[in-house]
Amino acid sequence: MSNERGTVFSKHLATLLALHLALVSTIYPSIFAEDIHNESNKNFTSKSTSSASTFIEVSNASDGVDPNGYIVYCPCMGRFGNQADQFLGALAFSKSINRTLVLPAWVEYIPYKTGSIQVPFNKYFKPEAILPFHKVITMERFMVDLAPNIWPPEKRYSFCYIQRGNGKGCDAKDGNPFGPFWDNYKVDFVGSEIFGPELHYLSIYKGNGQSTWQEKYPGDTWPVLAFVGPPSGFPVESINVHLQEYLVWQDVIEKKSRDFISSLPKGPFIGIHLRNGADWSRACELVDGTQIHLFSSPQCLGYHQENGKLTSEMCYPSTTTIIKQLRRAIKKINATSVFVASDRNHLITDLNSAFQHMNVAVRKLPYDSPHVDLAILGKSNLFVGNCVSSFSAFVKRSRDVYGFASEFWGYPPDLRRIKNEIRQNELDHDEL
Ligand code: GFB
Repeated sequence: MSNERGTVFSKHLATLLALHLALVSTIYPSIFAEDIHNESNKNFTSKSTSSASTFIEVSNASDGVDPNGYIVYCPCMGRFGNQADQFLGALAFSKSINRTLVLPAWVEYIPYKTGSIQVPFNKYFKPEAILPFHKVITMERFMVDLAPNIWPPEKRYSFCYIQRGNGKGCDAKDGNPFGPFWDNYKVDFVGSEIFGPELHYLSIYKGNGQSTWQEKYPGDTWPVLAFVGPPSGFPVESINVHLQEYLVWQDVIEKKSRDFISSLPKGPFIGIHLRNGADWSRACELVDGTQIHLFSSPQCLGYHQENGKLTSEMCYPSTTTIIKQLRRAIKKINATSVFVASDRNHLITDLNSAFQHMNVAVRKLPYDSPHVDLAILGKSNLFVGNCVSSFSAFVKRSRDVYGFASEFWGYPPDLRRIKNEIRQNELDHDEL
């Protein structure tokens, strides 16, 4: 039995690795921050909060340098939703050890092309909107204005918890997106600093973890801590979910989302996220009723799985489930339209034929833009998303900031249907 379990587990692990995920569904135990949000940043004021397209520098030191130092990292795991999750943790980490967070570029992958591209943080979000919470500077500005003095090439050490790659150190540039990310800023490392196992970025949530980081790596001797990956967990720790409020869309995205919404028929609209690409169907094959969590599922199941178990309908809902749930939602808010965001199949034909008799228009963006999709979903009167997807999780968090309603596909599970399925399986089994 245990061997069988082991095999199943290895199969899961191999599939996950194949899915290019370094860290999956890492749910942290009940660790609580020692009020990391109350730490004052009053010594630092915004020196320049000018236009959204310029960079931010925050320091009151005469040379504009934060004496407590900086945190730089590569958002080297997953795509946008994963990176946004981990960004929130990195922001909390920087605040807790009182270092300026250098806002990394977003790592993007172009379909059917190898490598990755780096998109400046402020192409999508306003850095100045983060300032009320913590001091930040964009990576581009940091590299031009500060790095030549405080982080010259001979002082560039990469930080990792454990040795990685084939070398003895962090091998910070080994593989994609690691290499392309640092190359984008012409950064090479002269050595590695392995901070584990004594220290972990999650130690800030325990005991005197914050001061331990500061004692081991004081700002004057270590002005820059450059992490190989995000100094945070995935999914976002529950204590950091609220930091979503500091991610504010740039005006251009905001405008596109508003323009699209104003093109919808008058009346309330429902925003839905259909995550159904090939990578997703492979990931959902892992759901066999034995998992505690997968990816962002704590957002509906609870961080301690207090709200039930993961089902495959929650991960990859059938068209029947989608139509049934949507019908209920349309009636609930008297919706006049449904906005569909998807990475592959928007199901426009199925949804149109299901709802045209209700006079409900089903629409999608006429172009592909994950960020405009997210901004529109964030503004819908009701959102129905995928509990497992971090893309949906971004939307859910941003709606929570305003108290907007959100639901998830297949959640709560239809217990009667599950019982019937189990019974049917048992009958099939008996017949065999
Ligand atoms: O955002 P993300 O980490 O969410 O990755 P998951 C999914 C990506 O697919 C997004 C695209 O960043 C978008 O590029 N995408 C997903 C969409 N939904 C939509 C949508 O509604 N509209 C548009 N335009 N694009 C994880 C990945 O995805 O899934 C992991 O991060 C892995 O790398 C795993 O592939 C299976 O958490 O859904």
